[in-house]
Amino acid sequence: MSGMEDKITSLLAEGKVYPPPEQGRDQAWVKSMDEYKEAYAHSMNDPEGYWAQRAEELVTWDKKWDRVLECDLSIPEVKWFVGGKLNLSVNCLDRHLINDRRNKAAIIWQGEPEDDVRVYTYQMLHDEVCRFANVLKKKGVKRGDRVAIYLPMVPEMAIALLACTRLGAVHSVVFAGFSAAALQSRIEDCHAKVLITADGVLRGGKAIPLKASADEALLSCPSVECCVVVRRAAIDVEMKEGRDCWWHREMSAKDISSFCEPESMDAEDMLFILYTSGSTGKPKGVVHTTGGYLTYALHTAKWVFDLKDNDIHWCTADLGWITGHSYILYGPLGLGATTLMFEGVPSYPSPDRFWKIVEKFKVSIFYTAPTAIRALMREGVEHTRKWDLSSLRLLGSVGEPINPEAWMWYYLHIGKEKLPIVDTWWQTETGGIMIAPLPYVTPLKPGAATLPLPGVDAAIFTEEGKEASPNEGGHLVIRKPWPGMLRGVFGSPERYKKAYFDRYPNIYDPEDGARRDEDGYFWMMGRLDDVINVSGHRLGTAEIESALVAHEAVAEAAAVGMPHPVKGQAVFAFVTLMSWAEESDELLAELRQHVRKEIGPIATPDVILWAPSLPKTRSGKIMRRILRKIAASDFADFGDTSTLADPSVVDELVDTRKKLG
Ligand code: 6R9
Repeated sequence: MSGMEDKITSLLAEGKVYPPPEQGRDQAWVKSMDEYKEAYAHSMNDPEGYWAQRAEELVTWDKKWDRVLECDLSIPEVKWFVGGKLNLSVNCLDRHLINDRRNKAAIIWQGEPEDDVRVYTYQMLHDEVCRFANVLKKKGVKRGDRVAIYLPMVPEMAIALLACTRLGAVHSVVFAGFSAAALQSRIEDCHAKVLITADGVLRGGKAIPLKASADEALLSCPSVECCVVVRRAAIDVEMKEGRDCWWHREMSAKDISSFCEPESMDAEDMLFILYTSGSTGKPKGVVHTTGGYLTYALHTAKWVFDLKDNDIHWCTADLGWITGHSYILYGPLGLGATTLMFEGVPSYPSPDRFWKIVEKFKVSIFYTAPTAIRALMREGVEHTRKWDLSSLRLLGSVGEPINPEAWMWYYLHIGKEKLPIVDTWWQTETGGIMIAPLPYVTPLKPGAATLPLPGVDAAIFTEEGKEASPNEGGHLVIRKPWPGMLRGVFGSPERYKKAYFDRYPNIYDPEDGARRDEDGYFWMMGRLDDVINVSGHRLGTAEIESALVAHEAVAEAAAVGMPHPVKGQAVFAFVTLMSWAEESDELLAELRQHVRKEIGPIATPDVILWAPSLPKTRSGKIMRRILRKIAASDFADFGDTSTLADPSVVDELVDTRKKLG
C-alpha cells in the first residue's frame, strides 16, 4: 500500500467530520448554518412565499406571475409562476449588457488542441445568439417547434441552445457519443423540425465523423426539414441539397442581423426536452419549462457554488447532459459569471489536462464526476503537482455516489485540505441540485450528499411508505413540488405518472436508495430500478437488452450493472444464443459492436457471459438480483431462490462466471 493510500485509509477510519472553511465565509452568499435553517424552515412553512421571493430576486420577468403555484400531484400537474412571462436568453444575456458585464467573458472555450481557445464576452455571445436565432427563423423555426442538437462541446452548442430559447423553440440535445439509432429514436419521439450537428468530433487527438451518423438517423426522420452543420473536424461530409447547410455560411449571410427580438414566453412554456433512461426500454423525454427551471437553476448555482462575479466556473460535464444544461450554461450565465467549456477529455494528451486548464484560466470553481476523479487517482498524484491549483476555492461532485476514497483524494490533492467539496445529488428530472452541502456552512462527511436545499422536502421511506428510522436504508422521496421539477414525459402523461408518482401517492419517487444518519445527512446508495450508472451516465438495462436481442444470433439477454473501479458500474450481459448459433470470440466482438452501434460506446458491455438459460421465476420474470450477484462474483448467498423455475440454472452460470475470472 502506498503512503497516500495509507493516509486516506487512516483518515477514513477516523470517521471525521470536516468543518467548512472559514476563509471566504464572510463573502459567501450563505454565511451560517442558522441562515440555512431559517431559509429551510421558511421554504417548508410557506413554500409559495419562499419561491416568490427567490423568483423575484433572481429572474428578470417581462410580466410578473398571477399565482406562484398550481399543483395537483394526483394527476400529476404542477405549474409554477402561473401567468408570468419571461425570456431565458434575455436573462442569460441582455440583462448583463446594461450593467458592467458587457465586456466580461461569458464563455471561455478550451478546444481539444491546446491552442484552440475562444473567449466570448456577453456582448459577443448576445450577438452570435441573435444571429443564429435569425438563421433558425429563416429556416421556419417558430415558438414551440422542437430543435434537435447533436454536437460536440463547441461554442456553437451553447449558441444554438440560447438561440432556441430566444425564439421560444424547444431544444433537445442528444449527446454526440450516442449512435445514429439513438439519435433517430429521440428525433422521432419529439418530431424535431431542425437538426444541428457537426462534420465530426475531435477526441483523443482523432477526428471522428458525426455528420455520417446524423445522415443515417435522418433517413427515417421525416419531421426534419433542415440540418445545420458546424465545421469542426475538417471531415468531408455529404450535404443533401435542399436540406443541409453550413453554420458558417448561414451566419455570414447579409440578411442575418445581430439583433433578434426575444419571444416573451409563459413561465410554463416548454423550455427543453432531455432524454434519459428509466426502467422501461424507451428513453423518457423529460420536459422542463421556462420560469421554474430558470429560477431553480439560478437559486442552486448561487447557493451551492456560491457563484460570484469574479468566479471562473468550470463544470466538466458535456452539454448533452442535464449537468451541462444547468451548470455550464443556464446557471452561470443567468448569474452573469464566466463559464468554462472544455471540448476534450481528462486523459488526453496526458492525465494532467484538467489541472493544466485550472492553472491556465485560474479556475475558481471545479465541478466534476467521481468517475473522472477515480480515473485520475489511478494515474498518480504527481500529475496534480505539476500545476498551480491555488486559484481553486470550491470543488464539486455529481453523477453517482462518490466513494469516500475518491472524496479523500479530491480533498487532499486538489483541495489541499482547505476547500469544501459539494457532493450534489440530483437528476435530469429535478432540473437542479436537490441535496448538497452549502460550501462555507455545512460540515462535511466524506461520501454523504449531506442536507436538502431549501424547498426540498426530502425523506427516506420504507416499502410501506412510512418514514424510515435513522440509518435505515429505504427509498429517497421528495414530498413537495419545487420549481425545477420535470413537468412531464414528452407525449406521455401516463409514463409521467407511472414512473414518478406511482409508488407513493402524491410523492415524487426518484428511484434512488438512500439512508439518513443521526445528523439528518443523506447517504445515497444508488438506483433502485433497472438503471446502470456507467461513469455517471444512466443506461437502461432494457435498452441494452433489446439492442442485444435485435441481433439475429441472440435469443434472450439480461444486462446488469457490475461494480467497476473507475466507471462505478460496468455493463455485464448474460446472453442466450439461438440454437443454431455458436459461441465464439468473433460473435462476442460482434455483439459488443452491435450494442455500440445501437446505443453508443458507453453502453458497450464490458463482459458478455454465454448463458444456456437465465434464472427465472415460475411466472417468467428474470431474477436480476441473482444475476447482479453472479456478475459481481459474489456467490455467497443468493437469498431466497425457491421461486425459481429451475434452480440448476444458477449453478451453471456460477461455474461459467468463475471460469471468466
Ligand atoms: C445530475 C445527474 C441521476 C442519477 C440519480 C442518482 C445518480 C447523481 C449523485 C448521484 C449519488 C450524487 N446521482 N448525483 N448519486 N450521489 N451526488 O447525474 O442526472 O444523469 O439524470 O442521473 O444519478 O442515482 O438518480 P442524471
